[in-house]
Amino acid sequence: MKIGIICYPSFGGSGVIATELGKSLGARGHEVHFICYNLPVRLSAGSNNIFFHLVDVVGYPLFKFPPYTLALASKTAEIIEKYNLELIHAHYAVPHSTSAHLAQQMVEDKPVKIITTLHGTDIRLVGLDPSYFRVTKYAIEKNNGVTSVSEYLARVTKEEFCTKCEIRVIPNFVDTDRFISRQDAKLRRLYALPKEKIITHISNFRALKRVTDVILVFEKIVKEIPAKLLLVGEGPEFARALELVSRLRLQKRVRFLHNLEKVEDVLGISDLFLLPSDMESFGLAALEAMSCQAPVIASDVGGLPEVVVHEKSGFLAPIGDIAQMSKYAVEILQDEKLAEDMGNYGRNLAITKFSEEKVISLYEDYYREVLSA
Ligand code: GMT
Repeated sequence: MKIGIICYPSFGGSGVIATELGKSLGARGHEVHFICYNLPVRLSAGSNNIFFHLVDVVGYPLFKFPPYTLALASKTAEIIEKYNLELIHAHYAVPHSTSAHLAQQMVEDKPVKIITTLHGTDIRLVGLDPSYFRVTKYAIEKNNGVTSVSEYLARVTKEEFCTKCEIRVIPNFVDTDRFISRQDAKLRRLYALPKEKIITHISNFRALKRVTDVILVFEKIVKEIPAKLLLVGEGPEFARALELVSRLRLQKRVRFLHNLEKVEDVLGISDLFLLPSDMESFGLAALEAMSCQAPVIASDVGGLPEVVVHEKSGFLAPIGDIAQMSKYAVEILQDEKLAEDMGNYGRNLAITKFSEEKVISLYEDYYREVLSA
């Protein structure tokens, strides 16, 4: 198939999934064209089947806001025509589903189909805002196919956007060969002493990730267990997190690792992963941790219960319940057998339900279905 992928090129989960999907499709022999305003962060390795097209958003003194949606639509139409694309797969509805729909209208003599994958905040946060609601609803209804990364997200999208829309749930996936547990003492020693446990959090440090909760949970853990906290990522709450760490005098125990490209190195040596978000439609970082056999403690919210199985691959707790989360954390870190069982359960789930192999095939099947409709 000849497929165009539109996504955000940054460190966010939707961009990561779109990029890994495109790379895997390329490896399976499909021709894949990425259309983005920057090179996606995980698209470094070259491949014969992968193409990258830069969207140039030209400014003009009259434009207070350069019209990215239009530039993306124009570039997409151009690439559809030039390479005879059969399908455009837009990741993140706002504004990608609209740009893709516009491009389809512009090349009406070409039989190109549009699929949008909903990732979460595009629907729950941005798409629901009155500024974007009508146009997002319109685009989703006009697209030839819509997928969502969890049952939860499909349900809320139907409730709030289009009761009649058919939404195919195709979960996020993980490369279970790359995200593996590493018994690497040398690597561990970079971050912690031999007797210390390693606790990790990865996010884009937006307020909804509740990074300060991670630090507050950690503060309680270190009162009972020697440990280090690795915080991976950057974003708006970075300064607040830094300030809290110094206020709690945890500077020697907390490492800020910023935006790491190889998060698997850190997850592979983690004894526990924390994701206390206000909302997650899926929680890709939790899945990557599970694949590395790290037990996960997360909020009982959104699509997280579809990924983290309570009392099996970790624990779920109410949003903001620092006391409960730290109790669970200490329970796991003090009981090697429990930690091992949870790690194994998570790893097994990653392999049987969320492996790249399995999920890419689901996308291929769905593409064929939409193309033949
Ligand atoms: O919230 C983020 O971390 C970024 C955002 C994105 O679109 O890049 O993540 C959303 O999509 C991810 C990939 O499908 C999901 O794993 C995240 O749960 C989802 N974030 C939210 O729902 C808040």
